[in-house]
Amino acid sequence: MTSPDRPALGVGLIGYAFMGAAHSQAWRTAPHFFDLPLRPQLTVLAGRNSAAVTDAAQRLGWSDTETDWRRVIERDDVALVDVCTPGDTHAEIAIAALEAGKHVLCEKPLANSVAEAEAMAEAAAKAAARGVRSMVGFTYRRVPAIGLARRLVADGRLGDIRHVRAQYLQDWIADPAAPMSWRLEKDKAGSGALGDIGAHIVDLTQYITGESLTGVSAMLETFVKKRPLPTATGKLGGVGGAETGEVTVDDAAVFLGRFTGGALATFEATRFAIGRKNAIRIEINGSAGSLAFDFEDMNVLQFFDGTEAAGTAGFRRILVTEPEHPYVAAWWPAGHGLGYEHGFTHQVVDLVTAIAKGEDPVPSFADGLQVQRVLAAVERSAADRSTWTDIPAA
Ligand code: SOE
Repeated sequence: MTSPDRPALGVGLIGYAFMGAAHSQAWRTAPHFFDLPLRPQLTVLAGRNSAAVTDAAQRLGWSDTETDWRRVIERDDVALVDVCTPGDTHAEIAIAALEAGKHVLCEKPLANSVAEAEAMAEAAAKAAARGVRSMVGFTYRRVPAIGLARRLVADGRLGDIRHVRAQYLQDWIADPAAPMSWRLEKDKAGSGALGDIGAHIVDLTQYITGESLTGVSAMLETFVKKRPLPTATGKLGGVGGAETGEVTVDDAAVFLGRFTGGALATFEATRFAIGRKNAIRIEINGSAGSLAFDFEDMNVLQFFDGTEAAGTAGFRRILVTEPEHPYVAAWWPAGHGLGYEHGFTHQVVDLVTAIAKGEDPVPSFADGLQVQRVLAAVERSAADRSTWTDIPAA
């Protein structure tokens, strides 16, 4: 619980859809479970539609509203701007906020292009020199089992990393009747499954291994090229009408990669894996052991210790709910488990702590830029096809 004596940190949130709701929950909850050095205030929520943003502010707990994000940045009672808009506005809002001296939390992927991400990373570096902090929202880093996975790798329990196998599987547009949304428009989202969910597994695998991708070979596919335009929106998807719109992003991305330490990697990001709702699956094999994670069973990490006697060795199912596990001590007794929203709460905890300590939080905008470079390399490789080898028909 955060002491009422702690200095206030006024927050302005831009956007109130799925991510805005998740971030609101985190800003509200973090000070109740963690002893934060600053007291976040849900000062102002911004969105273009006045009636809708007023309704959202009431539901999500914000004190005030604005219909223009620029007004949020001008306000003296806002010290931090949280950007939860589609990717096409990230760069403009984040750079303006940093230049105005506001700390920034920006949803992933950092931007819609490498050029935008470079400009954001440059603005972040300049701002950091003035004590203004920024962070990109790769929130799954803050799942306790992922933190434990990174700790095991850093402690040498896996040895040298040989294989990285990563999948992010969803199915919310597997039905061709699922309607258009901004996530299916290149102008708004930058890319499709690649940037929306592939970015997470790129970040997670680099975070867990402590290594970076050095190159990729990729395929992208858009299975359903036209979809009904929405007549009503939902958190993801919505209801489609008679008119159709063109899907201008990938539905699925599959790519190979190589890590700095020489590990071979496979990545798959798709919204067409029927039955898989939010399955982030990561398996890593090293010279001394292996680990496996699936977000659909997010309180568990599987670990195989290759140094144990073969006769009794086996994958052990670690229930990552002990107080010694990352973030867990602040929550429930062992075995009671955490959910999707807790990663966002931990993100707030780490960001606020870094701001109070005068440190640069991670993942930084520079980290976001590096992921953006991987996404761009995947797109280039998929378009190029020069390493694709056709198999002659018999
Ligand atoms: C939609 O695919 C989405 O909401 C992503 O945008 C989020 O980053 C992920 O956490 C859940 O799925």
